[in-house]
Amino acid sequence: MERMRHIKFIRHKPIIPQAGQTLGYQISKHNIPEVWKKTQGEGVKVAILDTGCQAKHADLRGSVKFGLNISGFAEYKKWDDLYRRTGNADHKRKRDRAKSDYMDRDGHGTHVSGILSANNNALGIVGVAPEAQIYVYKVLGDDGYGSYEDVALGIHKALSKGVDVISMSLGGDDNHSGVYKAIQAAYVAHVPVVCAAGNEGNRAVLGYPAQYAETISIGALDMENIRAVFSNMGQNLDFMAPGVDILSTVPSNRYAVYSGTSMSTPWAAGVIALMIAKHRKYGGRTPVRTVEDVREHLSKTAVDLDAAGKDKKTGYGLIDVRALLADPKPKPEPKPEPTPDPRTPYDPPIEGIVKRLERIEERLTKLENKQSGDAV
Ligand SMILES: [Ca+2]
Ligand SMILES: [Ca+2]
Repeated sequence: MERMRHIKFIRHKPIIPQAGQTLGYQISKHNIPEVWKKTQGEGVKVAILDTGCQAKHADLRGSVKFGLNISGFAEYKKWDDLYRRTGNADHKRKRDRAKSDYMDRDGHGTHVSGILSANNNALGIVGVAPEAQIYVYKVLGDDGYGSYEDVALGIHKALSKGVDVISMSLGGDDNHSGVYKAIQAAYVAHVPVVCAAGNEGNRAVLGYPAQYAETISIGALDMENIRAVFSNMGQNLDFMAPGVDILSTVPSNRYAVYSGTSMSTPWAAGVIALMIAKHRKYGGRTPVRTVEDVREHLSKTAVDLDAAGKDKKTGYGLIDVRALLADPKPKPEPKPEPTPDPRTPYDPPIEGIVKRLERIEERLTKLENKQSGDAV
């Protein structure tokens, strides 16, 4: 069986952003700052299963609440066995490090983390949900590959931590029972699992886990909301999100532009985090409890693309943040019916003026009569 890997993606040269914070088009063109007035994702826990993360990146510090290196569990077992036999403190140190070292040495995991929740400060870039809490599960090694078992274990570990959303910019060709069971467990626990559609382009079928109907699968659009040529098609494709030329965080406190459905996925997971946070804070007309509640909210407000209705190339269409999360325009208040007040009968001003004029005229006539009488 092949291993799973992060979705093959397009790397560009690392760049140094200008002074101050840059809002990428995935933020500014998609009305995210409008939603931030209500919520920035406070308290929502999002698990990212990837190549790890540079948690101490200046633009991620504070966003990453937890990290676990699952890809290092074989290493962990090796040193644990040795330590049990020898009692050697060095073996213990290596054992503990194998589990706690979730540092990203690839770049993919840190990039994805930044898109979701980079800090809203005067620096670098900003994520969709800057106040959301990232739970990092390093299920892919430093080469970008990991086992299906590790991905399954990562999902179970995240669920046991009580995460609200799971974001997975990874995939493989196999329908693995362990991964599927983990995804079903998330579905039953009402935790949306957001998955990258994949970057093979005109392939008619999505890879796994995006192919599972229980997941929310995401394809990529460019800055003009045109479907990226690499974005996979399929019956189970759900939504489209920005994923071309996205600037985000990479290790060593740097930034880089990447393209791929890998980039669209944390964006969509971030929007779901905003939706959950907003509902927790303000409630809503309809619940956001189950995965299908989330899918329904997203699909009802999505901007239809390509063929009318849900289609293989763009799913339900582009996630429309304003329609989904901005407050609907307040309904016009019905005009109150004028209620006549019985105590003060209505006296139209014109009529009043006429009466006053009549009275003045009357007095003038009397005066005139008096004067003419005097003259007589
Ligand atoms: Ca920032
Ligand atoms: Ca369509």
